[in-house]
Amino acid sequence: MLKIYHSQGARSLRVLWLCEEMGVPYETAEASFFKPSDAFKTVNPLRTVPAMQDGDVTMIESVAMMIYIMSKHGPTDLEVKPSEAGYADYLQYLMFGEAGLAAYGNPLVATRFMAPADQKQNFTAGYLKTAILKRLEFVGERLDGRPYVAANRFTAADISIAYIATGAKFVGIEDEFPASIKAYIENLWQRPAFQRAAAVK
Ligand SMILES: N[C@@H](CCC(=O)N[C@@H](CS)C(=O)NCC(=O)O)C(=O)O
Repeated sequence: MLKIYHSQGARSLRVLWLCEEMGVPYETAEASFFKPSDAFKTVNPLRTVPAMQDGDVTMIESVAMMIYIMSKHGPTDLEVKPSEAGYADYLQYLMFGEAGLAAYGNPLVATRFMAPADQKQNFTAGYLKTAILKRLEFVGERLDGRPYVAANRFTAADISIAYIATGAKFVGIEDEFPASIKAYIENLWQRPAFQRAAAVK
């Protein structure tokens, strides 16, 4: 069974949500930032969350974990095939959720919680916040009122993108999200699979 090192509010939510959507069984193990267990430190020396074990396989990238699970446990409509319209959008937004959005959040979180008081509002923090909001504006414009980013259906790309709303709470910028993105994510959060995943401690 998949073992997912999880912390509530962390990117492990993506992996749990995907498993819940697909009905793939998993177990979780604690991945505390502040008091990492020896097991977690061994599995992921970087101590970033999530990590995942599947037998001999160990992974530490959440979007790669989603691709792995869909390939191993699919087929699933959460994935868009190369032959389908929307494949390029799917690939792009699957990656964009991390590389174009959430990755910008890490230094912002670190600055908020770890920087000296006189550095918390520095140029870089301002740049990162603006960068995230600008990119969300872009996604909102591309959505143009549609409920999903690719292939006119709910896919793993939506799971990838939606994580930014959870991560943003650590830095208090969720209220500044464009209205179109708030509506998009609120709709995704209605999914029972999301609610089950979000409730996992
Ligand atoms: N690209 C990685 C990023 C993992 C990551 O940075 N996770 C955050 C929590 S959501 C973390 O562990 N931050 C602590 C740190 O960067 O040291 C992924 O998508 O899994």
